[in-house]
Amino acid sequence: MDREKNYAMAREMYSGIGVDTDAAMEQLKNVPVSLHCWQGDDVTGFDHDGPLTGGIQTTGNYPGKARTPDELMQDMAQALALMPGKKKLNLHASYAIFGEGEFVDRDRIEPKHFEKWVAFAKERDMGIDFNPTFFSHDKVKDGLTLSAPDEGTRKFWIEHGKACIRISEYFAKETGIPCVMNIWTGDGYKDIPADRMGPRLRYRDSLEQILAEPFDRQLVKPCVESKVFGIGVESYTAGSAEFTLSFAASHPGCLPLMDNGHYHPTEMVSDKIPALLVFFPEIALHITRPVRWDSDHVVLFDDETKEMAKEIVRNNALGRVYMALDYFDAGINRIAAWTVGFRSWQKALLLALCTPNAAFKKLQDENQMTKLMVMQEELKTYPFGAVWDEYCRRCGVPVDGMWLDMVEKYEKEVLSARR
Ligand code: RNT
Ligand code: ZN
Repeated sequence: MDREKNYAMAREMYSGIGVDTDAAMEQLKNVPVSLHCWQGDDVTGFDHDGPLTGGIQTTGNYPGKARTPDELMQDMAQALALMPGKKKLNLHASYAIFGEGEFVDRDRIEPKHFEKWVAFAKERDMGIDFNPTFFSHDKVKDGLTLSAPDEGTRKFWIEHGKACIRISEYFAKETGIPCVMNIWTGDGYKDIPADRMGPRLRYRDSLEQILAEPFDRQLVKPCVESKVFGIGVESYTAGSAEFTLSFAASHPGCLPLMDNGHYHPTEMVSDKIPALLVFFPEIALHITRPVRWDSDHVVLFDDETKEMAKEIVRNNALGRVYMALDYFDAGINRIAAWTVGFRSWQKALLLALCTPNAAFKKLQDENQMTKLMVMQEELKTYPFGAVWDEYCRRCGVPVDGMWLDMVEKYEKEVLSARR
């Protein structure tokens, strides 16, 4: 197969509809996408040995999961080598790395507990995003953290949030890249509550106390992530969509974060992106694949993924939307899971960049809806695969069809030795 010829033909076809594929690839190369460390070990982390809580769940028991910081970093490095484009590292507080015999609880963690991660990121020219971990911990009281009625519990988690702001600022200073710090809690009730407002008043107050920690707004970008329900938390979620949106809207510098697994199944985050972009200078996303619920399947190159990417690209918002992947499948090879998800989102962005967006908008504004429908439909069979291959080649990573063998080899040589 002559890949160069394929690309030349594709470039010509796209250029026929006014799309510059070379410019699209150049642009995409510099857009950071955050890769979540937690796909590598089923959201276990290093600071506890209890179960995963907070209403989220990993399913499956594929062998070879990372058990130590070294293993997780080794696996992640392997996955990163198979992904085109610019990456950022996304960490959870539960991935703190303690020295021999050392331990501090989450309200006392410090930058030094993340030094190894900083070295890992710096070696690879990556910025770092951060998440306080409000789950999988014995101080989650009756399923509640920042909205708990128990003051001691709430205080502990507020201190955790403040510690994470300090660590986020340290990441930004070390890497020279702003750190997006996302606050998500699974706080809620399994059954019908008698008080829906009280937990939200406490949640708001807790968030305000966390954000009262002094920090440089250019360096740390705090976000609040909403959710509709979780497993065991089916009846009520304190951090609902209205709650987090209103909080972000009324607290300048705080961004709303939408996870596309956190809405009712017919609600589309692709439609919510432009709605928020009308009001917020910056927003954040967790990109996942919900299958009937917030199942966090691996992101694919599917319709809604493409549609979300389109909304970011055609509204010139690549610089205003912080994009992070968030899924965890424990039933398949975890390095392949990381790789497919990251590559799918890159594909979606590249496809959006290879769309004659200005021409399509013009058709819409002139009410030429027939032509718009036909053109949008016909674009679907343009030779995008050849552009994608070329992009991978230019980024120095394997094209489709060439990387899974490497993962299988790594599985045989490295992962299968972990028992
Ligand atoms: C849970 C949220 C949250 C987590 C991560 C691990 O439903 O999506 O973002 O997935 O923080
Ligand atoms: Zn999420």
